[in-house]
Amino acid sequence: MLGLAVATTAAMQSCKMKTAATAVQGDAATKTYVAPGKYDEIYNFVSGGFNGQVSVYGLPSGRLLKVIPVFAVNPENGYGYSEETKAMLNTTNGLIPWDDQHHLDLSQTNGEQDGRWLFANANNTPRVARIDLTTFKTMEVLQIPNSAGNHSSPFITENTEYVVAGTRFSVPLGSEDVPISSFKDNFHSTASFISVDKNTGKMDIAFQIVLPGMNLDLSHAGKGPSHDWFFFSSYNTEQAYTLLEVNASQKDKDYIVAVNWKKAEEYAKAGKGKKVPASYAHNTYDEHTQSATSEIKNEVLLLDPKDCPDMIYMIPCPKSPHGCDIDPSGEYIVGSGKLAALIPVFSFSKMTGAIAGKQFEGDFKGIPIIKYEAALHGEVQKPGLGPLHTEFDGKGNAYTSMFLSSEVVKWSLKDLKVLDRVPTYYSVGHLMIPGGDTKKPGGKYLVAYNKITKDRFLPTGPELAQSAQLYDISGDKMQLLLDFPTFGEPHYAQACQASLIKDKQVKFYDINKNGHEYVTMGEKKANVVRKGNRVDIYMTAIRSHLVPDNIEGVFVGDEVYFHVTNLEQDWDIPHGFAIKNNPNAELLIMPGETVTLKFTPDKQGIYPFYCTDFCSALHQEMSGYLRVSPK
Ligand code: CUK
Ligand code: CUA
Repeated sequence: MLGLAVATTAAMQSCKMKTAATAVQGDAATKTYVAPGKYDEIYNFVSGGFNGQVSVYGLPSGRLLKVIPVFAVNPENGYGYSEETKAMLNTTNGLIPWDDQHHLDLSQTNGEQDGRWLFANANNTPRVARIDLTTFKTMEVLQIPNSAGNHSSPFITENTEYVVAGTRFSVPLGSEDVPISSFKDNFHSTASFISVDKNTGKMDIAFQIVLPGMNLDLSHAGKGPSHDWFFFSSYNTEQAYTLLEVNASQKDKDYIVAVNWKKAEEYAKAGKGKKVPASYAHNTYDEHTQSATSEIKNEVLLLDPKDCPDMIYMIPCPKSPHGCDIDPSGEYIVGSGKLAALIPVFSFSKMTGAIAGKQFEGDFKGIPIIKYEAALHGEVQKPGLGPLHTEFDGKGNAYTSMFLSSEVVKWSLKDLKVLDRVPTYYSVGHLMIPGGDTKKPGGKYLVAYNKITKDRFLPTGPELAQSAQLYDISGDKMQLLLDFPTFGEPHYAQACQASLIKDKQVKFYDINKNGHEYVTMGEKKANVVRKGNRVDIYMTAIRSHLVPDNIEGVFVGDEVYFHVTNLEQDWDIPHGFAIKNNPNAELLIMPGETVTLKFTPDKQGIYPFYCTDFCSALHQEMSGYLRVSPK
């Protein structure tokens, strides 16, 4: 750890010497300038890390367009506070209002982005979410049982057949109360294959493959010739359970885990798996009822490699691999050992040849280990220090982030020669080329998502904005164009051409198709209905009044539900709703939508409520009073 820290500091200081002034060349400004009223050419979806959300930027400007609430409550629009969305954050341990969001993957058809859905992982409570790209709304959150630290996720197969989730922190399966020192016997990681419905996108766990106790870190699906395979990087194959950094890095090599998911699918169909009890929440948002429901499921299908020959192989990979990236042709598998001084590149055809020829060097808990040289295409020598992640430009080049030496290194897939390097400010984690993990990357831009910001922006106290950097990669030499601050702590990101989704955007919801249980179809239908101590207020919002706006006959201890229907049928006219002293945040109601805010007043009094979104010249008048009387 200390060595790492020292190396980081040294790397950063050397970067600082190449001062920012020399880093940007003359025409950078014109390359990123998007004139007022003009659109960016690219949507950039960026993971929020410890803020649990996903943010959307335009490229090349770096302008923040939206924060999509996914795994954390969002008072700004009531996500997780409204009655309709609370269920999205449900788990088998109740509502969990936060998570750690690291990776994103855009849905694909034949290995190319199709602009339908964006998948997001949650690291802490293992979850995977699906976001609809016509509404930028989270539609589904699926909890992953038998797993912890869902890091190697949510990477998808070439036709979005599966979203994959791999365990970072091995845990006991079934009965959890075991001595930690029984790690080698009782702890396991799992690779979950989550099926995705072709038409609706609906997810569910198809099967889980049980692996020995170790840490699955990252993964990517094969493509083209390697379509049937999925590749994971792993570390801690020493199976240490304490002082992880020290014990887990003893071995010279960990593994790339190669899973033939087509075979796994066949085994699952052939009944080779075992159904075991495992409960998990499956939360779905229904567009018709405009409400989320949470279903608890109680069983998963487990596949044990022991019962499924030829399904999994290990490829040795030096020094705690992190990134595991597959080139656009599907032939090359890049493993990045974060403590290694080289980048091993494996060949898919050599790997299958080695399997056919049984070129093994033993086994890891019964899983055959392919000989390193037998699967190796070659090594990139002296690429820099601390290789983490690799993306591709579709022109035969790979770009690897170097955390320790704080740079992006461009190298050739064919002869593995380093072609160019540029500094990052500072200590880059993930990098991203639009479509850079698909069959058809866009070779124009690269974005580095950096871990340390230091002096790049105006200081803001001890916590600084995270920094992203945009590079032009269209020429032989990479050129830094722009720094832009980001939200939370970005890890992986995705980006696509704006034209892929821009014209599919929903502008408002058709009020006539509103199937909400408590919709109010017009001001005349506005009403207050009492049942016992439950009070349902059927309220409408349209410029510029809330109806009803004077509500009496409510008593201390009543459960009051404001069901607010936004009657507008026009783009970009949401109304808001908030009431004094309510711990349940506010609502933002899109045109044609109904959303519910619960309020349980515990004191008598007059409670003003009002629209929070400045919607018209008479916005300030859009308000009313609730009178709460003693019981
Ligand atoms: S990880 Cu963050 S730099 Cu969670 Cu994908 Cu590599
Ligand atoms: Cu509606 Cu302000």
